[in-house]
This record gives sequence, structure tokens and C-alpha cells, in this order.
Amino acid sequence: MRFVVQQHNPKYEVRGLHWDLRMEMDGVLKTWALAKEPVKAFDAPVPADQIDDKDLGYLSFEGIIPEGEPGAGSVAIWDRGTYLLKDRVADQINLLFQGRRVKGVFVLKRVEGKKWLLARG
Ligand SMILES: [Mn+2]
Repeated sequence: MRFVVQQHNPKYEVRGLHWDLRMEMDGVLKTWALAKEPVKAFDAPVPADQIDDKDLGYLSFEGIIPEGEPGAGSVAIWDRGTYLLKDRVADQINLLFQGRRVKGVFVLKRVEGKKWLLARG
């Protein structure tokens, strides 16, 4: 299955520069907004807020989200590739990323509600 990491710099939102990790899952792109580049999770867990799903067409999106639309600002593809879903339960997802920059075993762990952490697996 495919994934993309989009570096997103919204102009008007409380969330500043962040990295949207989007993974093909359940026929949509399940998405977590990461506070740091995902590779930083090798050093320490990275806060990851689950946000709205996107449709699969968004895998290739980069460019400018126009003024007046949610997330208005710039989006650049930071990495893309495939991943293997190793295990998935309600509060934990184990992943093997095979991107150009994001490689290796990671885990997403739910802290509470939509708050998760991305950590080294
Ligand atoms: Mn975003």
C-alpha cells in the first residue's frame, strides 16, 4: 500500500509547519499531522494528531491550497513510497515504511482520542 508525507505550511491555522503522513488504508488516506519530520521519531516519539481522511487522489497533491480553503498555504511532497501494515489494533498500528527518506519499522500509538505518537518500532 502507498503512503505520502506532505510538508504543509498553512498560513492561517494554529498548527504551524507540519508533516501530513497519509497512508492508503480502508480505501482512503488515513492521515496524521506530525509535529516533526517522521524520521525524527528514531530519536524520540513525535506527536501525531489524527486528522480527516483524504481520498486516494490526494497522494500526488502538492502545490498551493488557495486562500479561503481549509489549510490554505503550501504543500510539498516530502516523501512517498509504499509501506507494509504489520499489525493493527484499535490503539496501535505497526508499520514498515519503504520510502526514500522514511524507511524501517515505526509504530503509531494512540495516547488519547485523536492524539497519537509516532515512534521507532
Ligand atoms: Mn496539514
